[in-house]
Amino acid sequence: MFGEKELYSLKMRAAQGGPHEKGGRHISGSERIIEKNAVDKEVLAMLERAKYHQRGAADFISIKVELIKKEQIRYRQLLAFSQCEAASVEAGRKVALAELESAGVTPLAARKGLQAIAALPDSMRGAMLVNAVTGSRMDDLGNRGVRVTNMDVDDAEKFATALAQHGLQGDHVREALVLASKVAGGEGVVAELCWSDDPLYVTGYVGSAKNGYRRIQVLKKLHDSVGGRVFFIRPDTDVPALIHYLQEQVIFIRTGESASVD
Ligand code: PML
Repeated sequence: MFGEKELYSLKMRAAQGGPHEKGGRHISGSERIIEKNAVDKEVLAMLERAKYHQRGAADFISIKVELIKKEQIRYRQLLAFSQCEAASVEAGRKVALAELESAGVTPLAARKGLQAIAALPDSMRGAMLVNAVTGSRMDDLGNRGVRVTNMDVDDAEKFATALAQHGLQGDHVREALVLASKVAGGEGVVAELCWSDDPLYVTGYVGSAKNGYRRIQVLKKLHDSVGGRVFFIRPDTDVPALIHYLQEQVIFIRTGESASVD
């Protein structure tokens, strides 16, 4: 658990062909909230990760380090984790549609959301907000999308142990579970669909407060470097408030069994 020690937010983003805001191609991104004495080591780890990514060599890397004020922090519960069976892209996408429907997304919106990721010319840095009933886009952030930041787990050791118990390791699943838990706790969010843009990583998930984190082994072809995220939201969602929560609100994900949402 975090005590009274100072906490810092670390955010890394890397691109090729210049900064993202000047049209650079997104290569990778990562973030942590950690104690002061771990900052130097984590900055170096992020730099290494940005330099050598499967999506290509970055020529722009930004690493931002900011002090977090205790009063900024809110909590959400870690989503329950489970696996879905799927041996091919077709099977995985069928499972994803069924999972989205089970979480409360209409069949039309589920199909349109899945198609919106599949049809991307290249990966977006952020996510698309999509109406969970009609499937139409609800944010106006274009190719940038909504970038979910300012989150980490409240107890990194306990989280690592829990992941290891499920046989899970690596940055992809660790970061995805934290992000999905923050997203599912957003006002108006019905479900999330995601698969990775790392060409060697074909796994994705459907996340929701209702059904938890439903991991789907295969959602795209190997060597495909296009992936992304769609957040399906209720039609009456206060979109600016949700975007503020996703991008700005500092959230710690509680890893304990009986933890509650603030
Ligand atoms: C990403 O690379 O940003 C998405 C990762 C999805 C991870 C899915 C999993 O392994 O559970």
